[in-house]
Amino acid sequence: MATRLFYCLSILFSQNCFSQNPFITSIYTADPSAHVWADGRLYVYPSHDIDPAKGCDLMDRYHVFSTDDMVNWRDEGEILNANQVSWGRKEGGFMWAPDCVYKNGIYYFYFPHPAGTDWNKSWKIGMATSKKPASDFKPAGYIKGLSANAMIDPCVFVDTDGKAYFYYGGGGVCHGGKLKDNMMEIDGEMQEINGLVDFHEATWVFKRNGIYYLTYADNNPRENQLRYATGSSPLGPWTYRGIYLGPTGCDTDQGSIVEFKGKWYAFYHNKALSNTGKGNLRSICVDIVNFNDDGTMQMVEQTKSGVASVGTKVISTKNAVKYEAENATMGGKATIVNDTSASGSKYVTNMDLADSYIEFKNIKAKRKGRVTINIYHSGTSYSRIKLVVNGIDCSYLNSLPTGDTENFKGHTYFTVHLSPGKNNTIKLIGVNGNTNIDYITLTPID
Ligand code: FUB
Repeated sequence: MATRLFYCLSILFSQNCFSQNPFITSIYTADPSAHVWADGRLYVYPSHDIDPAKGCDLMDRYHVFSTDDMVNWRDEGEILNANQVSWGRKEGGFMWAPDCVYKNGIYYFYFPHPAGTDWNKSWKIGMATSKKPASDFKPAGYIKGLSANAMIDPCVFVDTDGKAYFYYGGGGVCHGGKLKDNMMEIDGEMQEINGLVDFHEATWVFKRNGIYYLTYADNNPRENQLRYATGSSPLGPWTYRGIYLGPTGCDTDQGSIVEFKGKWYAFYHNKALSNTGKGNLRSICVDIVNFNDDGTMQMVEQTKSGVASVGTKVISTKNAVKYEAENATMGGKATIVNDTSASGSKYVTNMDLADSYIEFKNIKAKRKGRVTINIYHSGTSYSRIKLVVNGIDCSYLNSLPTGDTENFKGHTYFTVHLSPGKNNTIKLIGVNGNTNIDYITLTPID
């Protein structure tokens, strides 16, 4: 009961606080492309860094996150996996910085992915489409007629007149062009974009007060920065304006800028959560961006607190179903500990060993099956657990570093697709670090 009360209070409390940076802590995320759609929510389409840190090689899937107040973020679940891409390299991985756009009732998701084993020589820009912003995406081929050289980091901008523009580029060259109405073919020729200083990759285009902005990552050694140029049309000409976001600690950076409920936000990534200098285990962050009267951007201050709530809604937890860890099937060294401060006065410990697990069986799911799993646990910094649902490896999840393995202060949330019916299993397996699990809740989100 005590833990349940804490859970409710923390949900209520979060209505009036700050997002914190990084604002997604359950998995590693990078390359945030943020959009506000007609349902009034802000959606972030990032890429997903996968443990162990190994360049950007293992990134094989995308999750989407959404919010209506900038503080409470909903994991919308996995929307695409490399194993669904029929033209993709057989080894998988390399699902790099994506973007998404809405036009005429369809959401178009664009993602860079190599077609061959020699990944850096075989990039293509794939598409998947859906009638919903963050689920039911189906692969729909790739954009034809682009140069294979550094064909990464797609960005699509739809202007106020409804015309769509497509950008991509890495390795120092940025390209831009028009998209046909079908959003899958280039209209005419792509052009190389001139006027950018020290362009590396990560193009993002937006419009504010009639001015077009093109932002990108530079080549600042081992710590790319974000720069920008402005123009009078979506394809320029562009005038270089300067740096708007300094080094974040990561080799790379990639960002997006969007207006939501009257404020402008700069999304980017850093390595604050993993503290891993090499190999890229990155996390997405958001801070306010301010503009001068002449439209130029002020430097973004990178904060730990993140941005303030812009909502007042109290989130209901009434549909959450609770499963106590001590009632799960256990294996390896997983052990029950009596503790009056834990929910049910018990929790499970010794989840730090790879053969240790707890498994919840016979879990019921409704027809649509999309549920958010909240895992209430404590853990030391950088501890991990692996989530396996119905035998499918969903990801390594981060425990929150509470600094105290006795107090159940942390929660990790993650959305999965269960099968309709009663036979679902959810297994949490120890990976590294000391994780104690108190209970999980499952909340349907459709
Ligand atoms: O995340 C993989 C790659 O690293 C992206 O495509 C680049 O923008 C850089 O962030």
